[in-house]
Amino acid sequence: MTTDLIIRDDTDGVAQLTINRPEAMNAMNRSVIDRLNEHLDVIDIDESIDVVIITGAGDKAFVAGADIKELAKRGPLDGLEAYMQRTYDRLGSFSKPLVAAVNGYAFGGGNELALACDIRVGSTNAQFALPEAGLGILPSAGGTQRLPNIVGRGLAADMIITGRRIEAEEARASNLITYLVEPEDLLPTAHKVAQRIRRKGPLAVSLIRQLLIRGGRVDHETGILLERLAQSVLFASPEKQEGTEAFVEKRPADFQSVRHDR
Ligand code: CO8
Repeated sequence: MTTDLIIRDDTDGVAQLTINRPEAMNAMNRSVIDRLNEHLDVIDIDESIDVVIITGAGDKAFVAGADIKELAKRGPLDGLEAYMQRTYDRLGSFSKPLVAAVNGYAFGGGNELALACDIRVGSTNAQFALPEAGLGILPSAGGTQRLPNIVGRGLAADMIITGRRIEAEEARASNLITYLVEPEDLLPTAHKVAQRIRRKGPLAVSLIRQLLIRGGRVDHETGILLERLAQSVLFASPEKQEGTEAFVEKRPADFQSVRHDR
């Protein structure tokens, strides 16, 4: 059994990162976050990878949050340093789309990790919570900002203030996850989603992600200006040429053939 804190498996242009601390419910200590950043550094410039899947080892937990034993020793300056928050923010502007495959407890920083991914697939045993207030702290890895955007302010307030656990069915009904599947279908579904992304124009996908992530933070006029500018970039791209020609010629678009012209 590997002792690596994060296991990377590559299949067909997809890097699957498995957080591997099952004895601690995959809780994220400083070493796990450092390792995650190291993997992201490598994947960022790895041209063979188009999509990243993040999941947890074992069948109980995705990630049960920040490591509470480590948190217990931290002081106000550590709160400001916010290494977990900065890492998750990095996911938002990461060069490749991310899919979370949530295979059990997604608590605290684990819930926030899933929220920082573009698309969330959950298994029927997934559970979501932000129990921080019960520890006398708050979800400071983006939870107070991303959760209301995804599920609405009412449910976000309920989850964050009361710490209530959300089961998979409710998570699906409230859009916390987009796909709800049986545990054995979790990774196959996440890979299916990843391959669906891979069949789209990579530059288009990249610009769409930036618009979805940043567009919500600016006023409407600025948002639609960014949309027009991004579209204009795509209109000048070989991808758009290939995508539109393929439609006219009634064949699947081959974006791989034009990607090196970017
Ligand atoms: N940190 C450290 N260890 C953990 C954590 C955790 N978050 N979660 C579980 N573990 C450990 C347990 O201590 C236990 O270890 P040991 O065997 O040595 O006692 C082992 O994992 C197994 O856990 P349990 O025996 O508790 O397993 P159960 O199946 O009974 O319960 C639960 C599983 C429900 C997941 C339970 O372990 C639990 O409630 N865990 C804590 C969840 C939690 O509160 N998470 C939020 C943490 S705070 C956070 O994420 C803040 C993020 C933003 C701030 C960032 C600032 C840097």
